[in-house]
Amino acid sequence: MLNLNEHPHRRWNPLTSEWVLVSPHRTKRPWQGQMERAAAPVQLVHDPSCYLCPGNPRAGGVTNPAYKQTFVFENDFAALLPAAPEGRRVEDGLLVAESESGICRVMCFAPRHDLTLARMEPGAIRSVVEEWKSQYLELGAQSDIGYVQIFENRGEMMGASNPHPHCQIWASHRIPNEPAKEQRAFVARATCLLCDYVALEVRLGERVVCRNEHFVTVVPYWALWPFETMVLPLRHYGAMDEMTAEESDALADILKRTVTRYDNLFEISFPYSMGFHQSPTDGEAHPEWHFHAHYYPPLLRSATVKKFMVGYEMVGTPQRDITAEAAAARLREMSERHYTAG
Ligand code: H2U
Ligand code: ZN
Repeated sequence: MLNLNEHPHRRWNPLTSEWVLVSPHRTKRPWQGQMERAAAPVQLVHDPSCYLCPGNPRAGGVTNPAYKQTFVFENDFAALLPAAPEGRRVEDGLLVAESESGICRVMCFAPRHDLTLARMEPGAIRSVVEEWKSQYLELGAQSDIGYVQIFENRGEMMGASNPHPHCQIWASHRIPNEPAKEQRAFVARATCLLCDYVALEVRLGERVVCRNEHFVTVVPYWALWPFETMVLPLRHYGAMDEMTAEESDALADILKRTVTRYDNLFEISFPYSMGFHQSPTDGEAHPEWHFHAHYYPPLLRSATVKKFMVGYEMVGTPQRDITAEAAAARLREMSERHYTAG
């Protein structure tokens, strides 16, 4: 009989309609591959050479103000531009291109160069949540912005260029690939996929990492990355601006607790890419959307051994060794007191 803790199997991701191969019997294999350098902890409160620190010059020649909380600016090397000429070109139905426009911003979480979300005060994280909401509302209200993607790329291992705690916001005319897949899944189902999923995970408990009154962090059943998580609200709503004040506090709380557990796992500032998925801002009603966040960390078995999505995973199907349940158990064991707090 199929035992999910022992036998190779595949799991279905209902959000993206893709499979992941799980090989739990493989976790004991020796590792002789590449080791990453563990990132040195950031010590400086203010780094004179950081282009995100208050009062410092940026690449375009602009100087950052002496900001005290959050600070948002237009990306000096924006991937999307507001006034791209409209157009669509198709050749033989195979070579398809269309214009895309948008706005790219960078958001510093706080003036402190060295404090990641895991080590920020709850009140300061709450200011970050408020800034996310107002960015979503302000950008989403613009007639040519159909989707506001807020994301954070942390750590050298993820290619982040700067350790100063920050995220990016890319607001585009069209909906990007990942939320577009989710939207198709939401629309195709009679009941809300994520309301049903979060209720199921809370009932089963085995993939729950932590929770508060309004949010749950789980290692999704179909996780690709070893310590991938999703942060899900228990209540159904499409976007951050629909959160009550209490829910906003609870979001700040669950994010801090989740990333503290990550940092404590290997006692490093844990690298990851994360992002929020929320209702498109294309002017249509989107009752199908259920707000949530995804965390995709690359690390596998230590601070220096990362998972590579290569080989079979590129040409076939993504694969993992450690099961989602085992990863959740590891994260659940972690303290919510940051390892640097002594
Ligand atoms: P990361 O989140 O990957 O570290 O990227 C930081 C962004 O900051 C990146 O998109 C922008 C880069 O274009 N940037 C500026 O807007 N101004 C600068 O002076 C340097 C970097
Ligand atoms: Zn800085």
